[in-house]
Amino acid sequence: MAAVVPRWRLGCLAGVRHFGALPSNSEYLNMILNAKVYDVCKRTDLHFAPSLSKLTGNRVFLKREDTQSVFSFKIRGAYNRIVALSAEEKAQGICACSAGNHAQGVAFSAAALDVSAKIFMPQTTPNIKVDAVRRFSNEKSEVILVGDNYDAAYAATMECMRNEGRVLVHPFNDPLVIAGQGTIGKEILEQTTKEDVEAVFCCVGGGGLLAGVASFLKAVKPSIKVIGVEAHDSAAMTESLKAQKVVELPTVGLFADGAAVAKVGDETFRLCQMHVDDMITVSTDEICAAIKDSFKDTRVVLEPAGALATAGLKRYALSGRATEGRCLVAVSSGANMDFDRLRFVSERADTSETHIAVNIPEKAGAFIDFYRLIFPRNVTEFAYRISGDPASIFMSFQAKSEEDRAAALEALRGAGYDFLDLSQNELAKTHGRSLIGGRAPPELTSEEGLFSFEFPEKPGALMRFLEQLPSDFNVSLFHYRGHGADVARVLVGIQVPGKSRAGFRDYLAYLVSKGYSWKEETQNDIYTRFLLETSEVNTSGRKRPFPPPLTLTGSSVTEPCSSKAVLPQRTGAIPKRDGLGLAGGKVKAFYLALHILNWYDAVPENLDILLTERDFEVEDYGVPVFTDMRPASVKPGQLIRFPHEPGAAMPSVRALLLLLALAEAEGLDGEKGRAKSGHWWETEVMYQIYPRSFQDSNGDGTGDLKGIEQRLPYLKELGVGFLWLSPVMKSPMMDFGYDIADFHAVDPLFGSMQDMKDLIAAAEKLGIKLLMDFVPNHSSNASEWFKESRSSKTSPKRDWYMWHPGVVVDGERRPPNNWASNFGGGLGSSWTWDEKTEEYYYHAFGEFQPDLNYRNPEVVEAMKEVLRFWLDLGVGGFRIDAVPFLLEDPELRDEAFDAACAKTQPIWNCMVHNYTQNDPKNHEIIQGWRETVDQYGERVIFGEIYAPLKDLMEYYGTPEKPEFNVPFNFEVLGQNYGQPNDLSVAKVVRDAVRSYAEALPDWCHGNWVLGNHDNHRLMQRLRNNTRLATTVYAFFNLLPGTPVVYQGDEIAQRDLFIPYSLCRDPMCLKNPEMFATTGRDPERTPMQWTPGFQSGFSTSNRTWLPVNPDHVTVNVETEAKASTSPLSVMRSTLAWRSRHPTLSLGSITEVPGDLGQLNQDLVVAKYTMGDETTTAATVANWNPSQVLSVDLQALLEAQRVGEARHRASKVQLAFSTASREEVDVKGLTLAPGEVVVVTYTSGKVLVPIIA
Ligand SMILES: [Ca+2]
Ligand SMILES: [Ca+2]
Repeated sequence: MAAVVPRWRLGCLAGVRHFGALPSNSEYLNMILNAKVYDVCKRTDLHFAPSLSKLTGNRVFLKREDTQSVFSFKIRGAYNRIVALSAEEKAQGICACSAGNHAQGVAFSAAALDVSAKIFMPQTTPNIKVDAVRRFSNEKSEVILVGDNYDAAYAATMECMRNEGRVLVHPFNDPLVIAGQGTIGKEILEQTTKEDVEAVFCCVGGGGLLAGVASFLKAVKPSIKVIGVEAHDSAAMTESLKAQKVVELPTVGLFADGAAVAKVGDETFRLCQMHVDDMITVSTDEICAAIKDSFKDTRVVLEPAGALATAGLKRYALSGRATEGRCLVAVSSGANMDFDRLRFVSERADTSETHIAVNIPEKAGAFIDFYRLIFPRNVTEFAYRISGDPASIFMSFQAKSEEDRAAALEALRGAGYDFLDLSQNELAKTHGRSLIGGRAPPELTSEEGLFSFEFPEKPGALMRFLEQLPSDFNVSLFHYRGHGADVARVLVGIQVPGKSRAGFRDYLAYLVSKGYSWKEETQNDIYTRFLLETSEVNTSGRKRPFPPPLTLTGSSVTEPCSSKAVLPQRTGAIPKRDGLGLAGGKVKAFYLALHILNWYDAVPENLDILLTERDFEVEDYGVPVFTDMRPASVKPGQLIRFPHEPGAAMPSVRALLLLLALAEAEGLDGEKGRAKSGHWWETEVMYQIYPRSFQDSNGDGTGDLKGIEQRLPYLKELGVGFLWLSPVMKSPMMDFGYDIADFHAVDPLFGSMQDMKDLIAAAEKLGIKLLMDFVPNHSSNASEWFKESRSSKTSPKRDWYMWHPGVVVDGERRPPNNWASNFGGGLGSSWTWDEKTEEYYYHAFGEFQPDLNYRNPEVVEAMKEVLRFWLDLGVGGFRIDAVPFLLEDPELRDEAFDAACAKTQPIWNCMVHNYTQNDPKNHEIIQGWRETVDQYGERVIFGEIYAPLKDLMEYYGTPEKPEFNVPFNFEVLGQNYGQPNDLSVAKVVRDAVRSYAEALPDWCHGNWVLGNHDNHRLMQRLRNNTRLATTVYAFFNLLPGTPVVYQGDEIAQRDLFIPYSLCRDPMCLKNPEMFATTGRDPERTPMQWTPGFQSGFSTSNRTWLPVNPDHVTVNVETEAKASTSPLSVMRSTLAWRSRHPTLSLGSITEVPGDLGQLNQDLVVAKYTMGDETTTAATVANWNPSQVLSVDLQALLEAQRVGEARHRASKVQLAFSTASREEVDVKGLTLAPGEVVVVTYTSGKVLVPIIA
C-alpha cells in the first residue's frame, strides 16, 4: 500500500521550513493513531517503580523506552518518518545528522526498510556511539564523521541533501517524527486504564517527544498534566516558552548530552506552547540521583538524558505538588550511557553530602577541635592548604537527614565558626575541592614535607587518624576523600624543621606500629608543580620550586625496587662516634646530607667539608642558595665549616642544600643509592619445604599440611621468616604436584582447603609467611582445562594449549620441529600426538604436562586470577616455577643439537634452547604478575630461572616495570648444573659471589640458594663433608641478600641413593640408563627429626621414599644438643643476622682474590651495610683441617691502597661461628670452617666529598 502523502509535507528543513499549512490537532491525533512504528518498535512496558513510589508517596511508573532495540525512543520518530517516504524518495536515500540516539534510530530504520542512509556525526562523537550506529547500519548506508561539532556536521548534512537529493530525517522538528514519538502517549493511556494518572513527565531536547506525547494526551484525556523536564544548563524549551518565541541558548550543558539542544524546533515549540502544562529544570545532581533511583527500581543504568523525566517527577512530587496516592508516569527515554561516566554519576548521585567551606585558626590542634563538631557523621572529603591565618578548609559530610544536617551546621555556628554552605554551588562541588589552597608561598613551605598515609577505612578511622597527628608539628596541607573503598587515603603536608627530623622519623615509626602506612610524596611532580610556588629562573634557565623540597625520602609502603635513594629507617639510638663515618668507595653525598639533617644535634663537633675541583664542574646545581654562595665564599680547595650549634637549623639546611646539589650532580641513579626499606623478604630467611617429605600427620607415609603446622614452632626457633611450599595443589602427582589439575584446590593427599587456611593462620601467629609454588607453564593433562581443549578442534579452550598438525615427511607425519622434552625419554620430543583430534600438543616437560598457550590473553588472565585466589587466602606470595619456559618461538624453529652429547645425556641437555626459553615476551607476562601481586601490598614473587647471570638479572625487570622481587640465584648451587660441583675449593665460592655481586643491579636485592628439590644436596656436592657444608651455609647466611635454606640442609642431611626399582621421579623413570645422575629422589627423602622410628617423620612402616638410615646420627633432636652441630651453627648465624637487618640490605663491594698475603683458603666478602655508614666483611676459613692466621686489620687496610685520603680505621670482630675469647683482630686465627664478621669504619670525615 502506498503511503498517503499529507498535504503539508512540502519540505522539512529545520530552520528553513515552509509548511504550506501546519497539521491541526486532530490531524496529529490521526497521525499518531496511524503511526507505523510497530514494524520495528515494541510497545514498551509501563514499569511500576516501588522505591520511587515509596519515596514520593505516589504510584510511580516508568515507561521503559530504554528497552527499545536501540535503547531509546528515537526509533519511533525516525521509523515513522522513513516509512512514509515515497518510492522515489526511498530510491534517492536519506540523510541525517546526530551525535547520539537519533542516528541509531535512523540507521536501524533505514536498514529495516532497505533505504540508503548517510549519517553525519561530529568527529568528536565517542566511539561507542559511532560503533552503535555502524552496528545498526545496512550496506547501503554510511556513517560520515565530519567537523568538530554538531553545527559543522549539520552543514555537511545540508550540503549532502542539496547535492544528492536525499531527504533529511530531522531529529525532532518534523510532524511525522513528532507523531512517532506521540505513540508513547497513546501507550501510556492504554496501560493506565486502572490508574488515576495525574501527570506524565517527558525529557526535552528539541521537544519532539514532549510535543508528540502532549498532542495525544491533550486530545484524548486533557485532565492529565503533561510536564517537560530539562537540564538546568540546557533549558531551551523552558526559555522559549517563557519568551513566547523560540530562543537560542548561547551555550548548552553537555552532561545530559542526549537532550543538549540550543534551539528547539518551531513546530515542537508551537505544539508545546499549546499543550504542555509545565516545565521543570533539574540540576546535574538531581539527574545523577534519578539515574540511581531508576537503577534501584529497574536495575538499568539510564543515560543522563534518559533519566531527566524521572528527575523532574521527583522534583514535582517532593516539592509537594503531587496529590498523594495518584499516579505519576515518567518516560525513561534512553540507556546509551557512556561507561566512563559512571564514576562521576555515582559520586554525584549522593545528594546527602553537605559541602562547606570554613575558616579555622591557623594553629596546631584546630583541625580536630573543628572535626569533633561534625563527628560521628561520615566525612567524605576534607581538604586544607596552608595560606595564612585563618586557614580555609573544604569539608563534605553526610548527614542522616535534613534535620541532622541543620543540627550539624547549627553546632558549627554555635561554636563561632564562619562557614559557607556550598551544597548548591556547582563550581565548588566540581572544582573547589581540588582548588583549596593551591600553591603556597615559599615562606610557608620552607620546612614542609608531603606524606601520603593509608589505613583501613571504617567508621571513626579518620577521627583516630586526626588524633594521631603530631601536636608539635604544624600541618600545612590536608586532603582526604572517602571513596567507599576499604582503604582510606590521606595526603598531609607537615612542617618539619631540620632539627626535628629525627623526632619526626620516630613519629612515623610510631604510626607504622599503629597500623598506618606512610609514603613521602615531597618529590612527587604534582607537589612541586601544583602546590609550590616556583623560584625565579636559575642559571640553567629552568624554573625550580623554591625552596627545593627537603625530603626524608622514605616509605613504609611496598614499593617496587626503585632507583630512588632511600634512607633506611633509623633504628635505636644515634650511634656515638667521633664524626660522621662514611663508607669506602664513593662518598654518598646524599646520605651524608640526610645524616646531617637527622643527626645534626648529635654531631658533637664542627663539620668540615673540603670542596674539590670536581665540585665546580657541575653547571646546574638547581639550588639557589648554593649558586648564591659559590662565587663569594667558596673556591676549590677551600674548607667549609658548618659550626656545631645544637638547635641552629640554618647551617644544616645550608649544608643540606649544598650536599643535595652535589648528590644530584653525581647522578644518584647510577650510584649505589639503593632502594632499601627492608621488606620482609629482604631481611628474613626463606625456607623451602618439600611437603611430601616434611612431616606426615596421619600415618599414610607422605607429608601433609597438618604435619607442617605441627612443625611451625621448630621453624620459628630455627629463625626462618617465610616458607616456600613446593606444590600442594590438586594433582595426579605424575611430577609430584608440578602437574596441577586444579589451580584452585589443595590435593587431598596433603589435606583440605581448611587445613591450608589453618596453616596460614597458625604461621601468621608466629610471624611466618607462606609462599605458594605457582606452576604457570603447564597444567596436568588431567585438568578440566586440558580435557576441554582436547575435546575438539573447535573447543573454546582449544587455543589455551599449543596444538599443531605436525608436518608430513616422506609420507610420514612428524612433530613440527625437534624441540625436546626436558624430561627426556624415548625420542625425547616435546610434541605428543593426540589421536582424538589428530594434532600434536606441546609440552616442555612430561607429556602429562601440556604447556599453556601464553599468547592467548584468556590464559594470561586466568593465571592472574589464580594468583589473586591464593593472595585472597592470605599467602605472602609465590615462588614461580620454570619461568624461562613460558613462551616459545612462534615460528617453531629447530634448536641446535649436539648428537655426541646425547650418548651420555638426555637429549634436552644437549640442545641450545634459544627457541624454547627466555623469550623476550616472557617479561611482559611477569610484569603482569608483579602488578597483580603488588596490588595486595607487602607480597612477593620469587622466580625459578636457571639462566646465565646476564639473562637472570633481566628478570628483575626495571624500576619502572619491575618483574620478580627476587629471581633465585643459582650461581653457587648450579654452575654446570647436572654435574656435581666441588665446592671444597674456596675459589669456586669466591668466583660465584664475585660474579653475582658484580652482575646484580644496584637497585635490586640479592639472594643465595644452596639447595633445592631439583639438585643434589649440598652435602652430596661436598662429598659429605659436614664441616664444609656448615661453613657454606654460615658464610652465605652472613652476606647481604636473602638466604634460602632447603629443608634438611640445616642438619646437613645427605642424599640417599635410590635404586631404579624404587625411584619415583619421572626424571629417573624416563632415563633408566642414567637415572643415578638425573633422578631427583635422593634429595627428596623425608626430613630427619629424631633418631627413632622413621626418624619421627611418619608412623607408617612404609614412607613414600625411604628415610635415610643415617638418621640415627643426623637428625634435629640430636643436633640441637650439640653446640657445634650444623643445626646450632645455622641457628646462631640466623639469629645474628636477624639482629642486624641492615646486613641483608647491604651491597657487596669487593671480593678480594689473588692477594699475596692472603691464604687461598680464606674467602672474604666486603660490603656496606644497608645504612651505608657501616662497612663490614665476612671472612671464612674454607680449609677443612687447617687453622689459618690472619691480620684482619692489615687485610682490610690493604684494600685501601689508593684511597689515601681515608684515615686508618678500626676493625672490630662482630661475630664468630666459633666460641672465642680473642678479640684482637691482628693475628686472628680462624679455625677450620670458622666464619667471622668484622666491622670497620673509616675514621673521621672526610676530606673528599666526592672520592
Ligand atoms: Ca600424610
Ligand atoms: Ca611454555
